[in-house]
Amino acid sequence: MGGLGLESLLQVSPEVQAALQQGKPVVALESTIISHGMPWPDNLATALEVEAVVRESGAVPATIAIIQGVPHIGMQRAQLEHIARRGTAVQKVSRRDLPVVIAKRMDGATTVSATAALAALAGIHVFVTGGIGGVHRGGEVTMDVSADLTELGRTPIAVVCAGAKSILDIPRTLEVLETQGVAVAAYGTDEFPAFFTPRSGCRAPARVDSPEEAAAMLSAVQRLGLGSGLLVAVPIPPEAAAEGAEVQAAISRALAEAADKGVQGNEVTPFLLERVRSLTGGRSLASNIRLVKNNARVGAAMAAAYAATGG
Ligand code: PSU
Ligand code: MN
Repeated sequence: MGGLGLESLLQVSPEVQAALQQGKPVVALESTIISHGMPWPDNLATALEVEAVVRESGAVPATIAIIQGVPHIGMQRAQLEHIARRGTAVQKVSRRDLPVVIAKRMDGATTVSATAALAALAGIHVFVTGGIGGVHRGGEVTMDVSADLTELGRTPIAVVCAGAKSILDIPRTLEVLETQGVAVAAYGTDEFPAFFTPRSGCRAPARVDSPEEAAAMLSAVQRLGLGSGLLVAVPIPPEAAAEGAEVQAAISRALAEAADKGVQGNEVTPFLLERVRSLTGGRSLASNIRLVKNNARVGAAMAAAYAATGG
């Protein structure tokens, strides 16, 4: 048959490769949050700090991005800096963009969907990010539904996040996750969190109260061979919740601006994130950074608990 083996398709860093071979906990991290989710130079500082938090919490970080057409699982500092400096000039890569960017030997920053797909190929079971994409407001008409949701339906990986931003339609996002067969558990709460705020008004389908409980769900997903994923939604720590009202007001204004300007397709999310950031005078960025680090702590502990069960 021939064909290219995974070894020649993915560039797995020696550290990540060693950890995977030894059954040590590994945590995947995405790169669109670096290129499109935060501005230079906070994006690089945050990426490095999140990696450090994963290490301190007992796991090996594997930041994923595409460099000249090669998916890298675990990045060197210079590579991270390259993606961070170029920012939105780097192609945003969701599942549908993977073949294009690889064939054209481009650089690419992977979203939750592409990161999950690549992480699973590399044998990684836990992935930490800030927030996932979802059903956009008006998505029942535009059909703008993030590929993150369908990815979770087809990839056996646990994604640890702070829920979904209220730039999205959260009730419909939860509906699509159910349709996709994704197990969704809120961490230490009964309510599905909404990124900047622990409150979305939506009850989470399930609840876990420890890394071990979350790992047990991941283990059930794997043993059943469901092929679908698990979403662990961790509420923003209380001390980091930005003035809820201020962020909400910024979100409403950003949504109106996006509609006025006719922003469409994969530019919608980066546009809204940037507008909310600047309308809150950067205060949303500080909260964003803190919640990602909090997720990294929970995700690393979950990966360690999962590895301890021999997963
Ligand atoms: N939400 C955030 N920050 C982000 C993203 C979403 O709060 O950086 C990024 C993630 O990479 C996510 C992607 O996978 O946006 C979703 O984009 P879209 O809505 O175009 O699917
Ligand atoms: Mn979209």
